[in-house]
Amino acid sequence: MRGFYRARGTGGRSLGEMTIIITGFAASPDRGKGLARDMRVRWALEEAGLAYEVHGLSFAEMKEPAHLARQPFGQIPTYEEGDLILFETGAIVLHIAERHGGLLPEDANARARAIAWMFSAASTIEPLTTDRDVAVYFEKDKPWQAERMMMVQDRIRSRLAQLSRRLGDAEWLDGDFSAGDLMMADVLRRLASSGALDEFPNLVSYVARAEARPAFRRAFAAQLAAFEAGQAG
Ligand code: GTB
Repeated sequence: MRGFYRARGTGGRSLGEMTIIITGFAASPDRGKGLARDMRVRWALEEAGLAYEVHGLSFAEMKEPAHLARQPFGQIPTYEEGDLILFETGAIVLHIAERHGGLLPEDANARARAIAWMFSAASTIEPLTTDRDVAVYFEKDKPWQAERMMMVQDRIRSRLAQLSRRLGDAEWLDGDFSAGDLMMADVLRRLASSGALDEFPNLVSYVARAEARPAFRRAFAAQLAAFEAGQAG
């Protein structure tokens, strides 16, 4: 299969006989910046200390029946663990977090709040990124693009201002680092590359703190190595 590669995560425990397999881009369009959504799954697996393999798919392979059976929308990433096949990064990270320590608090209410932040990242903040991508990449030739871009940026600014106010000078969104921070920080990383965070220094520091975590760094290094290996081959 063209574009297909197998790469391993950086180590970790294996689940008995079961190998965790995730999919990602065979050649990431971001050229190793770790901005595609497999990054948050790699990161969660590294936080949980689990071994995993990454299968890189070409765009054509993502639309083939074998992958559509895993991901009905022909997207990456997916997650396979024995008979279980999952798509949607929020669901995948929650699955990992619920079964392994370190990503969700023990206390039931704190756990529910951490999960609320995961949903917030995926359904309140991430759509702004997606909307911006549509405006930047698919509407650039439209006569109304500049006006629409201003509206998109205003919406981003007002949501980020609310998030920034809530975070204040706290280290993480609600107590210790959790899967809620993992999702939120990863969503913000994509916005950071557009400069949208620059007027919110506490969000910039929040993302920097998240990116300094050893598990993040391992996940980042692994996706970069896979990208570079693909370029060399
Ligand atoms: N809601 C789904 C989830 O969270 O799992 C969304 C998954 C998704 O958007 N996957 C993208 C995809 O497969 C890759 S991550 N797109 C192909 C398609 O839809 O046909 C989005 C992405 C792609 C590239 C960059 N980049 O180059 O910086 C960043 C993010």
